[in-house]
Amino acid sequence: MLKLPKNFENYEEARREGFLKVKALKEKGTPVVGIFCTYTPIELIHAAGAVAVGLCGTSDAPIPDAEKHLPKNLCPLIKSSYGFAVSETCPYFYFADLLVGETTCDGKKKMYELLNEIKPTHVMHLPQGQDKDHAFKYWREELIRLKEVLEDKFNIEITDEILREEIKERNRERKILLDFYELGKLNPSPISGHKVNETMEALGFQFDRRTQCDFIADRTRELKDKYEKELKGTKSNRPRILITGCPVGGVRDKVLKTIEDSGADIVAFENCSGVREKATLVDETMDPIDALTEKYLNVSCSVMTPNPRRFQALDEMIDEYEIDGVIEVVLQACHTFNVEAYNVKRFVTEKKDKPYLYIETDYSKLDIGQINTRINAFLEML
Ligand code: BJ8
Repeated sequence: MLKLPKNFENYEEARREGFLKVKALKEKGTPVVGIFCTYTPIELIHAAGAVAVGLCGTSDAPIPDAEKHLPKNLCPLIKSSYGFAVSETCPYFYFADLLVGETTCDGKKKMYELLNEIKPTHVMHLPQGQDKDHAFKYWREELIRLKEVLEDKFNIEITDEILREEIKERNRERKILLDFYELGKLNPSPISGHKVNETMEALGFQFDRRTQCDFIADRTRELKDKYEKELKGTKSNRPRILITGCPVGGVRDKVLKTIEDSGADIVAFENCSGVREKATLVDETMDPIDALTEKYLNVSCSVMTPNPRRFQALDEMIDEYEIDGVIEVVLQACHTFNVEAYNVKRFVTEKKDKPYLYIETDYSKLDIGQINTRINAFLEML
């Protein structure tokens, strides 16, 4: 069994140690590409011999700096990402040779224009829908454009062969990470949802991807073992919660910890980088660019219109994870998730007959008391 590093599941420590790792990579001449979103076809970046790193954007500390240029009434994730960049407090941003963003929501795409003044930023134009004809062709062109940008920038040819290898490698990662997420199907789950989320975010700072996956596979085995030996047959009476909505890394303590401290278990994440991203593999038998186009076009984020895959995922996950209640977390000023929440609520309460709670929040601490009260009142109903 592998020896797990101390920082393995601790986001802040992993982030700090990641600085040294990324610095060492740069010193060896490895290019670094900063990314922001689940739509980014990471396989292309890896095939260009670069490492992809998710840029800092989960803290409210740099938001005052961001607000010198950006409106206050903007999603905290966007302000935080931009604030880290302008205040030069994200070393990953500092070391990045190139940033890759996508035209997902309006705030992000306009923020990328400003980022481009500080660091070269390639923006992929994302179609607004997922139809197999027009949207597919459009997005395929965008993947080819990114491939060419990476080839030019890093002076490398991305062959089909290299790309196929990267696709296989990333599919292997997805299966391992899915297995980890699926610990939540056990009752009682041998790991808290707060820890699952933190571990997943901390993983982004382990640049040796093979080792990182081996750690996760090992941790999953260890936890399954714990379940078999200590927990099996002792079903928990704590409500089982599914989290949906915007990315929750920036409100992990404020929302996720509060839910679990208040007596429920978070057992499933339907957010963009959660179970549904891991469950959909890239087809290894197709032309690699076609396969990547299909995979990433089908990410079921609310920026897509319509967005049926999110509802399919909710439908399946509520059953498979034996969910008692759904909590949707929407970051302030995120219009697409905010508007889609109406349909999510209807789907959860009417089609699935499950209780639903909507929480709109930002990265500040101002609403902690109110969120606490609402979560406790919701859990009492379950
Ligand atoms: S695939 S969820 S990472 S876009 S929360 S910045 S949408 S205003 S983060 Fe996202 Fe990609 Fe979708 Fe996932 Fe805009 Fe909304 Fe803010 Fe958002």
